[in-house]
Amino acid sequence: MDGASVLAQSLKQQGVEYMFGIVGIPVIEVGMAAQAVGIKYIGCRNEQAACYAAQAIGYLTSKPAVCLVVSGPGLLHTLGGLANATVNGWPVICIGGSSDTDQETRGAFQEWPQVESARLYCKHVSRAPTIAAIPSHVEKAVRTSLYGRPGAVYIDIPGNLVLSTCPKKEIQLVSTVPLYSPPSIPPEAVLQQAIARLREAKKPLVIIGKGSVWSERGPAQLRAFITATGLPFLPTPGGKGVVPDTHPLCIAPARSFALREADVILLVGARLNWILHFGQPPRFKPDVKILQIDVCAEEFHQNVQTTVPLLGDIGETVEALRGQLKGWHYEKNSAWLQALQQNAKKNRETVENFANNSSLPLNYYAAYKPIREFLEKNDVLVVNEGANTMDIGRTMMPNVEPRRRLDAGTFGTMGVGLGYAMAAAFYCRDYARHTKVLAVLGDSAFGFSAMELETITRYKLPVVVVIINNSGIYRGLTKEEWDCFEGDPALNIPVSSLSPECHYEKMCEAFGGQGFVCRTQPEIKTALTKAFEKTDGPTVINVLIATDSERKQQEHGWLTRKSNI
Ligand SMILES: Cc1ncc(C[n+]2csc(CCOP(=O)(O)OP(=O)(O)O)c2C)c(N)n1
Ligand SMILES: *[C@@H]1O[C@H](CO)[C@@H](O)[C@H](O)[C@H]1NC(C)=O
Ligand SMILES: *[C@@H]1O[C@H](CO)[C@@H](O)[C@H](O)[C@H]1NC(C)=O
Ligand SMILES: *[C@@H]1O[C@H](CO)[C@@H](O)[C@H](O)[C@H]1NC(C)=O
Ligand SMILES: *[C@@H]1O[C@H](CO)[C@@H](O)[C@H](O)[C@H]1NC(C)=O
Ligand SMILES: [Mg+2]
Repeated sequence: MDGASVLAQSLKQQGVEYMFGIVGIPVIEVGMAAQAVGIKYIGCRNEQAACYAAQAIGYLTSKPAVCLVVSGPGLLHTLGGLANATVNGWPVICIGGSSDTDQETRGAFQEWPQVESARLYCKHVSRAPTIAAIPSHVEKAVRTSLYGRPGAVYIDIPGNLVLSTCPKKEIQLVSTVPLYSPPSIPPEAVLQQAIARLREAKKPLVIIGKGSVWSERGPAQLRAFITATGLPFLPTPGGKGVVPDTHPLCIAPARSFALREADVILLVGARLNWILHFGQPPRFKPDVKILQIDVCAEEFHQNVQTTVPLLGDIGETVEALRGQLKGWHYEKNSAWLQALQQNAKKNRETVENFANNSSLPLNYYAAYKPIREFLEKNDVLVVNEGANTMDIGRTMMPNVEPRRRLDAGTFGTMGVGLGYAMAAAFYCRDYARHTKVLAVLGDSAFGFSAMELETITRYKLPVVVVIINNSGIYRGLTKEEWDCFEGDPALNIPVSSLSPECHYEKMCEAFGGQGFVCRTQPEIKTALTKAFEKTDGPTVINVLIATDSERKQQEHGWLTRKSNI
C-alpha cells in the first residue's frame, strides 16, 4: 500500500469524516486517497480558513476533522488556526506534507522545520517515520485532540512517504479511539464540601462555560441541575445555549451586577481568564467562594484560590451534586433573585430603546432587531465575528440550543467567520437538515477570508452572510468625511477606516451567489426571507449602519478599553 492510502484509511478507521485543505506537492494524493475512502474533501482558498473550518466542524460534531496542507508556507498559514483551536479547547488534526527526508538541510522545495513550528500551537506533534507507523500516529493524534481538554495536533508526513509503498502485512494495526474521554467524578467528601457552600450561599450564581459541551451528557445534565436547584445562571459566550438563553433563570442581561454581587459561584467548564475578568475585584467580590468543575486539574486556583475544586466530567459531576442535594431548592422569591431580575429588566429596556430606534442610518441594535426576529422563528446556527458587531450580537442573538453559536472565541480571532460558516453549512447538510446558517460579520472581519465565498459557492452551500457595514474597525468615516482627506493616504487615513463604498454584496454576485444592500429594518427583514429561500449557494446582505454607532454605555470600561478613534 502507498503512504497516502494508509493515511486515508487510518483516518477513516478513526472516524474522521471531513478534510478541509489546499493541495499541492506533496499532498495531492492524500486528498485523492481521502475521497477514495469516503472522507469528504473541501478545497479552500487559504489554509487559515481551512484550519478554522476544520476546527469548527470538530466542535459541532464532537470529533476531529483534518486540515490538509502543503509544506512550508502551507503549514505556516495554519498556525493561527492551530493556536486558536488549542486556546479554545477544540479538536483539530493538521496534516502537513513536508519535503523528502533525503533532501533535508539541502534547501529542498518549501523546506521548513515544520514539526518544531507546529509544536508551540499544538497539544501534540509527531512525524511518521515509516508508512507502517502511520496508523499509530493517526490513532494518537485523534485521541490526544479529544481527550482531557481538546486541542490541536499536528502530523508531519514527508513527501517520500506519500507515494512509496509498504507490504500490507507490515502495516501496524491499531484500535479505534472511543470518541469521549472516559468520565469521572470527584470523591463524595469533596462533593459534600461543595454542597455545604451552595446551601449556605446568600447570593449564589452558576456560570456555564463552553467546556460543558465536551461532556457526553453535559447539556442535558446541566439543564436538569438548573431546573432542580432553581439557581440563577450566566453563560459565557461559548456556553450560550447549553441551558437556553430564554430560560427564566438566565440572568445574562444582569451580568456585571451578578458577577460583582455573587458570594458563591459554581463555575462549570469555564476558565477565570480575561473573559471572566480573571475572577478579580472590582468585577468580583474579593471574598467570593469559587466551586469549580473542570476536567483539567491545572485550571484550578488560576488567578483566584478555588474554594472547592471538583475534578471530573462536567455532566456527571453536576449530576452527582444534584443527587447529593436530595431535592434542595434555592429560595424561590429571594431578594437576590429579585435584584437580579430587576437589574436584567433595566438593562433589557436600555437595549430595546436602541433596538426600537429606526432612525437612519441604523445603529447596531436596530440593525440586529429584524435578525433577532428571524432567529426566534427559525432554527439557526449563528456565526458572529467583529468587535462591536460580535459583542452586540451576543446580546441580540439568543441561543436556545448548545453548539448553535460560533464566534471569535477565547482568542478573539478575526478571520474565522467564513471558514466557520462553511463548516456549519456542511454540519447542517449532514446532521441537522432543518438548521440554517447565518453569519453576521463586521466589515473588517469579513475581509479576512472573503475569498472563501467562492468556496462556499463551489460546494453549493446555503450560507447567509450579513455584513454589518460601518466602514471600519469599531467605527469608520462617512463618505463626506472621507472626501476631505488630502495628501498622502498612508499618512492621513485613520487607522480604523476601511473604504466607505465597498459593495461587498457584488463580490458574492460575481461568484454566482446573490447580494442585497439594506438601509432600513423592513429591508433587512425582506432580504433575510429571500436569502433563506436560496438553497444552493451564498447570499451577502450588506447592512449599512451609522459610522459612529457604538455599544451601549458599559459599567466597566476596561474590557472594551480603547481610545477615542
Ligand atoms: C487576526 C486578528 N487581527 C486583528 C484583530 C484586531 N481586531 C479586533 S476586532 C477587529 C475588527 C472589528 O471591525 P469589524 O469586523 O468591522 O466590526 P465592528 O466593530 O466595526 O462592528 C480587528 C481588526 C483581531 N482580533 N484578530
Ligand atoms: C419596542 O417596540 C416594541 C414593539 O416593536 C414594543 O413592544 C416595546 O415595548 C418597545 N420597547 C421599548 C423599550 O420601547
Ligand atoms: C434615535 O437615534 C437618533 C440617532 O442617534 C437620535 O438622534 C434620536 O434621539 C434617537 N431617538 C430616540 C427616540 O431615542
Ligand atoms: C478559535 O476557536 C474559537 C473557539 O472558541 C473560536 O470561537 C474562535 O473564533 C477562534 N479564534 C481563533 C483564534 O481562531
Ligand atoms: C457601508 O456603510 C457606509 C456608511 O456606514 C456607506 O458610506 C457605504 O456606502 C456602505 N457601503 C456599501 C457597499 O453600501
Ligand atoms: Mg466594522
